[in-house]
Amino acid sequence: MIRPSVLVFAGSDPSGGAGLQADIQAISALGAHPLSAITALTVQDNDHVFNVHPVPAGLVQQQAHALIAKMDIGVVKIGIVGNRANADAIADIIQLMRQRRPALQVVLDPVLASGHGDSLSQDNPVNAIASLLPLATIVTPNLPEASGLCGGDRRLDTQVETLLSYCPNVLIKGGHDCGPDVVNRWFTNGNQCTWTWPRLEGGFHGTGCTLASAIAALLALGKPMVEAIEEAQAYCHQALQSAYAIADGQRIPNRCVLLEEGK
Ligand code: PXL
Repeated sequence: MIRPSVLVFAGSDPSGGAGLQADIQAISALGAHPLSAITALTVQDNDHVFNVHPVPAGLVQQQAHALIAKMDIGVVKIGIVGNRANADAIADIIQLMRQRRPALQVVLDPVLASGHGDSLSQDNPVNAIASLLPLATIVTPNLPEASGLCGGDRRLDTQVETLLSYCPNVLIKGGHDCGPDVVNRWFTNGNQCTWTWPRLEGGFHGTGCTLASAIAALLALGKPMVEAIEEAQAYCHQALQSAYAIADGQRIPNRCVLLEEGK
């Protein structure tokens, strides 16, 4: 039996909270295999990003080409890309993969900044991912990202209309809202679904990466979109409920929660 893989394009987070390190843990925990092409090296701790060094686009391409030459990959997950050149290189790779596998699914986490608002891109982050939005199967913005991708528009209905004109599934995450609950909303043409989760105390590092990677893993395992979104949220919520501290500041989602429960 071949284990389904997810090809991740993401930046390294040395703190192990977010980025590629988070993606690898979440995808593994849910039973898929993480393949990774590093787009950027970041310099950060669990709270602040000090620097971002995009990997040259040719190197992003080389990492991916070696993998796609050998493996049949069903799902791509994209986190930070580092700059516009890397986004364009990833867009070319996705187009190449789709020639062989037209049903390839792409989960795009349109990260515009870190949780504390630090920059994670060399170029304007909205411009940087412009070539990727139309290739995504699902895009997973939080509220500031949904607004940023729609030219500052803060109305949910027009944001959804704009984002659905690029991509067939839009999951708008309500973590940045206020109130006792986090409301996540999924929209697709002619259908929508809302999930409400109790808001957990404190700050977390890598929540968005965990959720998007979990969706990608569950899609790779063959789950339909709505089930993948629902189960990924349940997993993410569990990981946040058992989050741990590594220092002062944002806590780290416990992405190994399922393994530890099975002990
Ligand atoms: O959570 C978004 C994110 C993605 N990728 C990297 C990050 C962060 C947030 O800090 O550092 C590398």
